[in-house]
Amino acid sequence: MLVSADTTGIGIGAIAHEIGLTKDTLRVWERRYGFPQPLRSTGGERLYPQEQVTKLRLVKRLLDAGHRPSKVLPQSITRLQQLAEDSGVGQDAPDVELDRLVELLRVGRYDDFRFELLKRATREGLARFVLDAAAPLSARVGNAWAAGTLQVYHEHLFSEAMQVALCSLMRPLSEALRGRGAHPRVLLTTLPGEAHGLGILMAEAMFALVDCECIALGTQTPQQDIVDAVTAHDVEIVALSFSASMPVQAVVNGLTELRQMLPSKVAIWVGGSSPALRRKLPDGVLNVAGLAPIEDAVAKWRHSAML
Ligand code: B12
Repeated sequence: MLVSADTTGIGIGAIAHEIGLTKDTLRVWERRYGFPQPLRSTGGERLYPQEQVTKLRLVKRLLDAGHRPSKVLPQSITRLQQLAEDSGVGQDAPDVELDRLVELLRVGRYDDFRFELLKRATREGLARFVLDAAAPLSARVGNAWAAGTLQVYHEHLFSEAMQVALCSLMRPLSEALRGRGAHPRVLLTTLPGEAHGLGILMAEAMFALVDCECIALGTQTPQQDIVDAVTAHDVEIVALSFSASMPVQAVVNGLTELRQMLPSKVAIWVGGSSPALRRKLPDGVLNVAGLAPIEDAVAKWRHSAML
């Protein structure tokens, strides 16, 4: 094991959180595949230098896209970059208008960014804006962060502007729907540990567009609070979002626990790019694969509710 003379590098807890893995997984990879190969602080703690962090980010994205650890971990970073390019990981589809929006963010023209976003939302209407702008732009901003061309504070500014644009179109509709006896009644949130809230906001827009009553709790709601809100609002569907950043096991455990706590007549629908959702989910949890399929899933729910 290497010993670092100074203490440069990132600790195992911080790196596991950033990459969306458990500390155990990092230790197992180290033993099994010889990567990562952290330095050690004078106190014996693992420290990950920047180039290993960069490679780990890329490894995680390839695994999220379905590649296997045994095929990915032993490769050099150059080989992994090639693999990512060949399999389209982190590649944006060409779109000049979205590129322009990312550029406004990058150069710090935030007022222009907000204005352009709001203008596009108003011009296109809620459904088109969500599907053609909000969703692909989120992916683009994430890719730019991973490539090092945008900083975390850009992501924060992006999220604020996107929330304003989405809410300004959606909230009047949601409010008009309230009290009309619309079904299904859908509670939207994320579980503790999932701080990303744009996916569930976009899902709310799609539910509202097909006349569902939406009860939006924001992000990171503890399971017991979800159960209490379900009872208080007579909720029929709990909709949850999982980005790629939450460790797979935490997603599965969180969902299993919630499923056990909720009555079986309350459906749990999940969405988002977490690789956990491509695995076998607990019985009684439905993966709705994307935003456009919400319309169909609601139609099926209504059909079976009438039987
Ligand atoms: C904005 C953003 C942030 C903001 C979030 C602010 C907020 N209020 O939401 C901030 C700056 C706080 C942030 C922080 C972090 N982030 Co961030 N973030 C993003 C970004 C750009 C968008 C986030 C988002 O809401 N995504 C969720 C939705 C929009 O995307 P989706 O999961 O693909 O889901 C799609 C569909 O499946 C569907 N959908 C989603 N939910 C649901 C639900 C239902 C029911 C249905 C039907 C459909 C559906 O809608 C989406 C549209 O296509 C993404 C990039 C990306 N591609 O997502 C990175 C991203 C998620 N972040 C990432 C990371 C690493 C982090 C940080 C660890 C480090 C950092 N960048 O600062 C921290 C961790 C925070 C934490 N405590 O967990 C990584 C995760 C990668 C990984 N494999 O782990 C991403 C993917 C960026 C990247 N390319 O690497 N982030």
